[in-house]
Amino acid sequence: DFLINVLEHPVFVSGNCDTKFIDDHPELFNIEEQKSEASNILQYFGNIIVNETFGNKPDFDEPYIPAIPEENNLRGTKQILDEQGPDGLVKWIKEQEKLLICDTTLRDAHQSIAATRVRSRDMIKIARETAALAPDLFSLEMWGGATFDVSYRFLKESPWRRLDELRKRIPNILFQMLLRGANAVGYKNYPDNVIRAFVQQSAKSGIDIFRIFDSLNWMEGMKISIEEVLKTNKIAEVSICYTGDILDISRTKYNLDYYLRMAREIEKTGAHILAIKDMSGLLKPGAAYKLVKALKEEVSMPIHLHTHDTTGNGVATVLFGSMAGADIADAALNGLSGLTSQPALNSIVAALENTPRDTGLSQDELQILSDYWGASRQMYGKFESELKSGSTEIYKYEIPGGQYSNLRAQVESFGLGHKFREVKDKYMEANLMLGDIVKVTPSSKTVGDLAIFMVQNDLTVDNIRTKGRELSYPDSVVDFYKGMIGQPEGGFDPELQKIVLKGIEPITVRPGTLLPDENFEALRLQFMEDYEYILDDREVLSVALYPKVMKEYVEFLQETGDFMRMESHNFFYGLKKGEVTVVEMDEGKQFIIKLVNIGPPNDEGMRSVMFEVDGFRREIYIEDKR
Ligand code: 3PY
Ligand code: ZN
Repeated sequence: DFLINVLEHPVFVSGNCDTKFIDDHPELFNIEEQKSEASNILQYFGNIIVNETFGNKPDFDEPYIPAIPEENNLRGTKQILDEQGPDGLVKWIKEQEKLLICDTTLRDAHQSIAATRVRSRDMIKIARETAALAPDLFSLEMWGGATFDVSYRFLKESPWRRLDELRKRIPNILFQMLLRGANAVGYKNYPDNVIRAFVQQSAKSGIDIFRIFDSLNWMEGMKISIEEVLKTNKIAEVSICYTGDILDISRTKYNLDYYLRMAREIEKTGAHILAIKDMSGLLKPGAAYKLVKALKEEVSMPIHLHTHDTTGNGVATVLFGSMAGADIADAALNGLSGLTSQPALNSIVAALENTPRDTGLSQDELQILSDYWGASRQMYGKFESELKSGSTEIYKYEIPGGQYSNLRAQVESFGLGHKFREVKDKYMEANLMLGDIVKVTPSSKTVGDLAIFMVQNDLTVDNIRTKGRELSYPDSVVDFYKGMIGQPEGGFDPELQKIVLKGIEPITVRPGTLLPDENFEALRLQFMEDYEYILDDREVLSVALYPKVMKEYVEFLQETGDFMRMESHNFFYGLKKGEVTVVEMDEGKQFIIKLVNIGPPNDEGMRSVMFEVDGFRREIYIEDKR
C-alpha cells in the first residue's frame, strides 16, 4: 500500500515531479522497518478508535509548563545524603525546625486516585521544573507499591527507565519508594535472594529512601529488606502500619502501647527513620497528636507521617502531627490530592506559613506544579472512582485508599456492582473473622476477597463455622491461614484455620526461609529462547517479580512497539477524526499521523480506518469487536 500512497500523493498526481531520482535509487524502497513501525502505531490507534472511542475524544487542555532557566548547581537533601551518609542526613533532619515535606504526587497520589495510571511521559515533562521550583522538598515518593505491576501491565513501560529519566532531571531531591517487605513490589512472598537483589539494584538505580512495611506489622516479614537496605548507604525508613483508633479506649488490640512496642522493635533493627503508615486514613487528628507525641518520647528516630485524605480529615491529621513534632509529612500537590489520595500539599504549606514549622516551600512555585497536575489529571479521569467527597464511613470500614478506589471495579467484575454497600459491610465482618488484622497490600486483598466471597455465597462468620468445611476459599484467604503472608498479631483462630485449610499444614516461619533461591540465569535463558530477548540485570528482577506480566510486556515491545514517548492523550484515547498528532518513537524520530475517516463494517465485521502518515494515505482494517 506504500506504492498506492505514492500514486495518490497530490504532487505525484499533479505529474509535477521527476521520478528519475527514485528510479535510480531502489534502496529507497528498503523502508520495511520504518513502515512496520508506522503500521504498528496505526494498528494500536485503530483498535482504540474502532473498539473504544469511535474517533470521539475529549479536548484536553495542554498543561502549562513555564520556561525555567537551566540550573546546573541545584543542591538539596540528595546532596546531604550523598555527602554525609545516612547518619548525616538523620542528624540534619533532627536539626530542622520546619516540617519537612515528602511529595507523593508521582506514586501514592495517583496510585490511590487514578489506579496508578500516570505515565512517565507526563512525569518527565515536569521533572526539571519540579527540581527547580520545589528544591526544598525533603523527598519525592515516585516508585514502589503498585508501580511495577501497573507500569508493565497497563502502561507498557519500564519503571526502571522512569527512575533513570527522573533522576537525570531531578538531581537535588531524595527519591523515595514503598517496599512491601517480603512482598517487594508485588503481592506474594519472594525468595530472599530476589528481595536482596531488588534492594541493591534499586539503590544503585537511584532510590534513596526505602519505606519498608509488613502487611501484618510482623517484624520478621521486614527483616531481609531492612538488613539489605542497611548495607547500601541509603535510608531504611521502617513503618508502623496504623489501624483501629487509639482514641477509643474500648479497642484494646491496636492501642498506644502496641504502637510504642513496635516502634522500640523497629529502633532495634537500626532503622534510620520511623514511618507512621496510615494507609486508610484512620489516624484522626487527635490520635496523630497523641501517637506522635508518645513516639517522640519513646524513640529517637525522626518520624515521617503518612496518611490519606479519604475521610476529609487528612490535612488536620498532618497539622496535628506537626504540632506534636513529626519531622516529615507526606502530601500530594493539590491538583492530585484529596479523597483517597494524600492530603493537599499546597494547603499544608499555606497553613504553616509564618509559624515555627513553616516549610520554606514557595506557594507561587508550588502552584505552578499543582496546576500542571490538575490539568494532566483530565487525561486520567477515566481511571478515577466515583467518589466525589470525603467519607467518614471509612473509619468504620478501614479500607485502604488504594483499595477503596479499586474495590468497586473488582466488585463490578463479579457482577455485584449493586451490592457494593453489602460488600463494604462484609469487609468489616471479614476483617473480624480473620482476627481484626492490619489491612494493607497484600493483607487487605485477603479481606476484600473474603468479603466478596461471603456476599457471593450468602455467608456469615457463624455459618462459615458451622458449614464452611464444604466450601473452597479464595487463594488469598487460604494463603493467609497457611501463614504465607506472615503471622498476624494475636495469631490465627484455630477453628477457622482448620475449616479453610482442610488438612494443609500451616507454617509459622518466615515464608522466605522455605522458598528456594530464584535462578536468575535460568530466567535469562528462558527469555532468550522464547523471545530472543536479552534481559539486563534490572529486567531479570522484573521477571522474577512478575513473570507473566513481563512476558506480555516483551511481546508488546516486539509486536507493537515502545510507546513510552507517546503522548498520554494518544496512548489512552488514540486520535479523533481530523486530528493531526505527532508520535515520537525515538530521539529525533517521529511520525505525523492524521485520522481521516472510519468506514462502515464490511461482511467480515472489519472496519476500514483511513490515516495519513507523514502526508501519505494509509488504510487499515480493524475488527469491530463491540
Ligand atoms: C501499597 O502497598 O502499594 C500501598 O500503597 C499501601 O498503602
Ligand atoms: Zn499510602
